[in-house]
Amino acid sequence: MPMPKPTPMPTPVPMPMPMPRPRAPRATTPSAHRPVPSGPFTRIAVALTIAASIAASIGAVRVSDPSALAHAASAAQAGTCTVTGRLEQSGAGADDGITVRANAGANGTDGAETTTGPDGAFQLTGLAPGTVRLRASLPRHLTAAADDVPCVADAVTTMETVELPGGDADNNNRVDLFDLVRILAHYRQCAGEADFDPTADLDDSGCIDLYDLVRVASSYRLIGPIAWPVDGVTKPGPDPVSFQGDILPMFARDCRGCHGYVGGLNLDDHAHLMAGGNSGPVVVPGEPQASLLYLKMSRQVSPYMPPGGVRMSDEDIALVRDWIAAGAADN
Ligand code: HEC
Ligand SMILES: [Ca+2]
Ligand SMILES: [Ca+2]
Repeated sequence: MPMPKPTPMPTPVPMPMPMPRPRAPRATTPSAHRPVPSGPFTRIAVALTIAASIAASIGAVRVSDPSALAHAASAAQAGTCTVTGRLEQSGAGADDGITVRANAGANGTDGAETTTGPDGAFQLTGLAPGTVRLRASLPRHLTAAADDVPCVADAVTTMETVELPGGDADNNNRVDLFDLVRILAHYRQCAGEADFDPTADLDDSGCIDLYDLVRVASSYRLIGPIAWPVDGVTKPGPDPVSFQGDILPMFARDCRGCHGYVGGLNLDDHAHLMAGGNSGPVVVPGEPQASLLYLKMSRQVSPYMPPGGVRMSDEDIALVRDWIAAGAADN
């Protein structure tokens, strides 16, 4: 019996990459018109599943560390506001060099601009108070955007720390199949080889590998910009009262003429003060109203100090109160 003639196979879908095809007329947005390859790209699904499970633990948003605040306050100019925060890029890699712009125009270029330092921290100072638009951008990453950021004169606005997802190989502000295609088309190639596409090397490791796939998978389907929430607005308070700078000179001026000799209380330095006098301790750290030093200076417990009708100024009494309330440190 003769073998049935095999029916001719339908023309296979052409392999997209190494086979040269006649070029379509150049489209204005190249990625939008490129045909989506099929066939070998079923492995995309497998790669994506593996990479997605690796990436599942990567959170996109973390709560900020407010330690940048002290710096920000000291650099602020009177009447202006400061916006500060930290940014990270997804995956491994330094967090510096991320561009942060305030009040960028429609084209995203003008406005006050700074870049993050080695720890991802940034600070925009000297901004006009009002409502600020913020944009954070890094090549091949989705941007982060915050509109309506409150910017209060002489205050510091702290943004939450966000991670810029880095899977956007073709820079079209969305992580999609085209980014995967770009990586898989050049998979396992390293810098120096013909056809190496540096834009597919998302982590700049020099090779196009699983790490780049993970980057795409961990941000897959995200469309930029990502939300960038405000953490809070802080008006920096006055400097804490200093024992050496504020309290001790006051003792020298108004108290030491007698103390050292009377009441058992020596006011020469922090150690002697804390040792107390004839009645025991005269300072209870954190509790001005339990501290004989404050009670006598504020004329709540007699004999008042200093004696003889002399009154300390309200400012000096407040300094002593605040210093005790803050812990009565030898600062
Ligand atoms: C003119 C001298 C004189 C001056 C100035 C003076 N004191 Fe006194 N102070 C005394 C005498 C005397 C006593 C002891 C009074 C008593 O225990 O009845 C005393 C007691 C105290 C005590 C209580 C000590 C204890 O253990 O009972 C405190 C606290 C104190 N003084 C703080 C001050 C401070 C603070 C100043 C400066 C702002 C000051 N005094 C200035 C004379 C003075
Ligand atoms: Ca893209
Ligand atoms: Ca890489």
